[in-house]
Amino acid sequence: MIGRKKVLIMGTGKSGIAAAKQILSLGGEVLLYDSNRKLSRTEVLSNFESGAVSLITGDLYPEDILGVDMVVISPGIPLDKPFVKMIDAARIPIWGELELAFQSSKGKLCAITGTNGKTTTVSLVGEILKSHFADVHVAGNIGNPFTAEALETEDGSVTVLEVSSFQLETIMDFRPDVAAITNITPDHLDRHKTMKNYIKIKESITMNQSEEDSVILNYEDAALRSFGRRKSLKPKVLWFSSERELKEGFFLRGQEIHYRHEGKDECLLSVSELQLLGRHNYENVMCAMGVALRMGVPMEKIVSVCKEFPPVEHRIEFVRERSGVRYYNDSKGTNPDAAIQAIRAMPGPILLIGGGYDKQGEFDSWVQEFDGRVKYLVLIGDTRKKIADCAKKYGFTNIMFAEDMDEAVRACAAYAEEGDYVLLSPACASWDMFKNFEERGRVFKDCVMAL
Ligand code: UMA
Repeated sequence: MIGRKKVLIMGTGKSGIAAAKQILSLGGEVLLYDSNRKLSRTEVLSNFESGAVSLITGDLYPEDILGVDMVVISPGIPLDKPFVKMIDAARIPIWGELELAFQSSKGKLCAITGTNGKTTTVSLVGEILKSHFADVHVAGNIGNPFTAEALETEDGSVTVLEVSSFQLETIMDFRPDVAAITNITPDHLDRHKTMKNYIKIKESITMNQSEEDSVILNYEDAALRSFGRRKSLKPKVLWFSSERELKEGFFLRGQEIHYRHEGKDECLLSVSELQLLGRHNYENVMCAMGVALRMGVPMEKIVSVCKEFPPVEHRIEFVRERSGVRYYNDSKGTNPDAAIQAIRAMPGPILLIGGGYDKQGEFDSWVQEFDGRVKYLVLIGDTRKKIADCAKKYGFTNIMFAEDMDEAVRACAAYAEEGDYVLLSPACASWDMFKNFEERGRVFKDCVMAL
């Protein structure tokens, strides 16, 4: 279908380059376009054999699109850009990169969207699928464009995709066998304008699904609950909930994840057996379990992979247990909101290491979470005094200053008692003392291992 067509690819990031390679391998002609006039032409063209593609940067003119049969657009390009409108007005079909990949992919497909938790859920589903199927592909918004994988898929392949709202805006026939929406909270409203529109786009992941397909939904998300109950929704709905017991689906009962199906209730695991911490992660696990189950993986395999699955590095990452004290690295907690999640995820008293580069933010909301949870605060970096003053304002005075990470870790180890949690979750960027949050996390882990 693509053979001999002239295809204009918009955007020369990961998606554009992968899409161009797919078009070339299908025998099409490629014209690349990127509105960034400062782009290095040499760098873009180095992805291809000499003369294999043409490239336009900066403005796009009507004469540039003469003879173009179709356009493939990268997800990061808003559809209301004047050059996109010009293509539309010329009645040239515009395909999203995801749609292009879908059209040439084979095998079974599951696709996960949602505002938060997509990456953890997709990675976990990928690992579960690998425990059961021989040929598994993990692609999409997670950082590996679907077009880079699609031509490698066979009838027996199984693919799990992370799908963003940007990608869903340009689907036409895209139809996953199993879809999932983790949750929907405000995000990307600069592009999608209204929450109503954003929700509609997320829901469109199911728009081509039929009665044989499934969708996994979060019962505790108000928008998703009413969506899942809609009569017009075709796929079979499988719910998960971290707040209540469901008649059918996955849910949390105390510290246990259960699956209830046709009246039979099965306790799958205790959350203490997971390496992932926090209610938001239990939701991700239940969502992943639902997707994997509907993709045909037996429950024993699903449970066993979930227990072994490690968190993403630097995000509430377990480091070690020493003298009954558990150490966690949340160096990626670079702002108060992320750091609050980490505090909430700790099941016991916390000795918290915080502070770092000063982004001129406020720490009130973070400090207010300390009450009854954080028993000792060790501060490092430029924001030490500012955080200490803020904490004192709320009556929290168990504070110590440390000169470096080693001193901070040693202080926590000295004060911690059995059953405590030592948590690095600084609520600040790292640039005052480290190259980046990764380096800060690694230094923390080294100090903990050296205890
Ligand atoms: N560009 C234009 N004109 C514009 C906007 C962009 O020419 O108006 C050009 C840029 O100059 C650049 C190129 O488009 O050269 C970038 O394309 P892109 O923004 O689509 O980025 P890619 O590198 O192709 O990466 C995309 C996703 N990026 C976005 O959706 C913004 C990546 O998700 C994804 O991993 C990758 O495809 C592979 O599928 C990133 C992301 O931030 C991680 N996603 C958002 C999120 O998760 O919240 C949606």
